[in-house]
Amino acid sequence: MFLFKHKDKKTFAFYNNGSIMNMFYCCNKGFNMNDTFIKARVKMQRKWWKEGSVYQIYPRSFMDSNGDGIGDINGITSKLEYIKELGIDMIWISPYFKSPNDDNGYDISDYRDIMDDFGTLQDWEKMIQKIHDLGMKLIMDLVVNHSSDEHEWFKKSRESKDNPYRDYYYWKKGNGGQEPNDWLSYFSGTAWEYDKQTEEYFLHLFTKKQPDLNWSNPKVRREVYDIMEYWIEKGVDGFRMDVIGAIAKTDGLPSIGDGRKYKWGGEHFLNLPKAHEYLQEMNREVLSKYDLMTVGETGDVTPDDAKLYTAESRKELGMVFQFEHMGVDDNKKHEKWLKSPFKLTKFKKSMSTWQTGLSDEGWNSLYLGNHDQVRIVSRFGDDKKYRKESAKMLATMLYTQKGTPYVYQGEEIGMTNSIFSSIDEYRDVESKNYFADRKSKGDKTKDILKRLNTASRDHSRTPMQWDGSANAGFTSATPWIKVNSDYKQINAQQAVSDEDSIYNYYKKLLKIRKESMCLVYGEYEDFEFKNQKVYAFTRKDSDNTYLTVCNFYAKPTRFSTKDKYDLSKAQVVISNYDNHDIKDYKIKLKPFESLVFKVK
Ligand code: TEU
Ligand code: CA
Repeated sequence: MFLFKHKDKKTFAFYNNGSIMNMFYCCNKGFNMNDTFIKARVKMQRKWWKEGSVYQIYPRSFMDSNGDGIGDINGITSKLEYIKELGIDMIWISPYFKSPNDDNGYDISDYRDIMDDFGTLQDWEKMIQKIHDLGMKLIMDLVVNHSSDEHEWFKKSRESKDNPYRDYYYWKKGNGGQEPNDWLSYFSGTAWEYDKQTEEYFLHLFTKKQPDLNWSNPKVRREVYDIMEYWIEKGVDGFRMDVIGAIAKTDGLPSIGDGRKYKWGGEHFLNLPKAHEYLQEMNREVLSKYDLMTVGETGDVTPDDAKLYTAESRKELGMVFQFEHMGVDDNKKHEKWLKSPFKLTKFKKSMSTWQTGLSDEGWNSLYLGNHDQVRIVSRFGDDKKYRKESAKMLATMLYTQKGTPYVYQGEEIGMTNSIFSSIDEYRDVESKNYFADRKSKGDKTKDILKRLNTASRDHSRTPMQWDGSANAGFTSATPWIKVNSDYKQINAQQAVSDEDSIYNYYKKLLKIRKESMCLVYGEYEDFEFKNQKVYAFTRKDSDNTYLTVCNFYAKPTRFSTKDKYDLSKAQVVISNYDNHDIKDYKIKLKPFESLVFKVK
């Protein structure tokens, strides 16, 4: 232990060199260190899952190996070298367990076996072996807020009121012929389904084929821990926990009534104190025994909530996957289907709040897209004239922030949103339910389709574009969902061989990040926060300082470091343009130009 400023009369501060990183404790909030006002802080512990990058696979759409039009496990195995080559360390695969596929596998009927469409347990064993041989890790999707209604537990649960599985789910009597309460499902309509057999309703926050498991029942929690142990024994290296923030519900499941915070009932099931208790128990019972990556999908969290989930001292999860920045282009009513134009200042505010909010403890995921969101270059960049430039710019901004990088399949080659011309082309249950719901309320088909084309999850679920051959090389049969018509120009084969491609840029960027502890752990600070066109920030540690500068628009713009950093002397670590118009402290930025400078 080394005392720091030991003559200071008000503060007791010291370093501790005992852990891998230096730690700095300080007991007075206003303590002044080297004339910089800093808050009491403890530097974070190093972890492999903070330093590596994640690649997310949506198995149904990744690669079909047996010509039935559906992606599968052997398809994934055949493409692992491609992922490794990109510089990936962890692969998160969306659910591949037995499922009637009401929500593409997020409705599980057997947690211990592989979905028929995807192959066998033997195929899975070959896959994980190869993942490990290539030095990567497998993160599995743990979907335990709900199961499928075709799971054995639910089948028994619905049989009678007094069977041992009844309390595995939430059953309630109707309220004068109405649903037991006023909660809404995420996927349109009420969150309750009436079941004739016992004349009661069951709760489903998602589709009616996804009944919510009752976590207040210790037997349910034990079942979940056993499932986790089963897969840990088979070699998985971590868990992505689906809607884990919703596992606890207010006792008695009361209605929200008026004056509600959320119109759909979230105050009774999102991020309740009980959810933290369950996760602490899960940590004691399972997680603490292994060196795993854990990421909780947590909607509607603030950085303070995220610290409750991920501060080391809390012993819950490793990192959160939060959604605040996914709402920046929502319309005023926060309906995901009606977007307002993207505004950089709003986006920055959210990103920055999270960067600074978790600067001392807790850990975040860095993502812009996944299987529930539209394609990032279409949403935040320009998927036409500046597709390459803007895709690279977005990656530069994202992966030089603090957190674990996530690449969603196809993002690394700049895949774009599709055009769906009729409801029959959609496959997603959320989109189909929305269509039916709005139709029944009298909206015009044309208007609903327009909204779906802006926000449907199917945009990210079109098949991975491997090459320019039929069906983008994804399948030899008719694919389960249509291929984006731009596959002849945009595909992996082209991207891998083109030195200037988005893919090769991602590769370089992920490598730079992984090799710099400053980019992984260094402190984040906004630079000229009020700039409406440029997103700039620094990452600093005691040895290095990086400055990221991103023009978010197609219009050229100017940026100045105002005598702070002489850009003509700084090293450009990576950029999406070869030549830069730099003069001393100033730079003229081209459309979507982005650079990372090493200024110290
Ligand atoms: O998503 C949870 C979630 O919060 C969704 O409501 C999300 O906001 C929505 O998909 C956006 O349109 C998880 C999975 O990622 C999703 O694919 C599943 O459908 C859902 O849980 C149910 O398991
Ligand atoms: Ca197949």
